[in-house]
Amino acid sequence: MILILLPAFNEEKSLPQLINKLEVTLASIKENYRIIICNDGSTDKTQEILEKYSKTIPLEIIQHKVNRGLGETIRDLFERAATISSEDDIIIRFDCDDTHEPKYISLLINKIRSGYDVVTASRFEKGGGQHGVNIYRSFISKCANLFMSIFFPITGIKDYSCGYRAYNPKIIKKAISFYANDFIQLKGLGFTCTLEKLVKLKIIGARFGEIPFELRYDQKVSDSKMVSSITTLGYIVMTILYHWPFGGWKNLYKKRLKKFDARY
Ligand SMILES: Nc1nc2c(ncn2[C@@H]2O[C@H](COP(=O)(O)OP(=O)(O)O)[C@@H](O)[C@H]2O)c(=O)[nH]1
Ligand SMILES: [Mg+2]
Repeated sequence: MILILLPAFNEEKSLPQLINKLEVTLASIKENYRIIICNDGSTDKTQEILEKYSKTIPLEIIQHKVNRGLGETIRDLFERAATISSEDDIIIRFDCDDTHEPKYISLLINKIRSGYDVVTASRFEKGGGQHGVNIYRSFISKCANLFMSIFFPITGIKDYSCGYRAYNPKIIKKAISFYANDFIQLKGLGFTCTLEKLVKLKIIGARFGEIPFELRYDQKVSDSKMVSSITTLGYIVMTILYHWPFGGWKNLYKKRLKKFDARY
């Protein structure tokens, strides 16, 4: 089964077209699928739209009564996916703002089936790119990716901040049983959770790959919910937590992992 995870916060304008495209893509792949969307306290028509679709397609809604932010939303989506998935399923997560085209799903599936634990849809692989991103945002994103590749180098990854990725459920189940509530620890810090997930999966030995992908920011109709100041603060906090010489993640989890792997 293919499990599609979507975080949604006030996405009434982009959801209908995104779900229509997703249905067409998934029908062509000919595998069972389930879409799980977390409506994170939207104040627009997101919930009504989702309820309508859930009557005709396999779509499950997790509803937060109030807006809890991307970190808690992603935690809930991944914990749900870990609970209902079996080992030969594939988990795919992307944005609901119609900038992540579903057409990459089959490439992601093939790459996971060839033995990778995590595969990113990457703007920085040959053949990838981005449309409609302004110079300021493009510069910030390049700087953020350079920062991440220096402080958290991961073999196989060039695009650290794109949330469009596929995962082998085995690695997600392992991460949740190893980290428990700390798999996504930096919950109030904007989009930091997208990087945190990569780093936490690297610590437990995940194998990473990428496929080329074109970001369609030119199709974005909703406003961006990325608050760059909070996310930047999050990256700094995470760098300190990871590299802190007295019990930082890098050393702490290495020791814990040895004991865990002996039992796992
Ligand atoms: N659940 C939840 N999702 C959010 C929140 N903020 C953004 N999102 C979702 O996360 C994804 C990324 O946000 P988006 O505005 O696309 O950021 P950008 O593409 O980086 O400008 C979209 O699917 C949003 O609906 C939030 O506070 N809660
Ligand atoms: Mg987006």
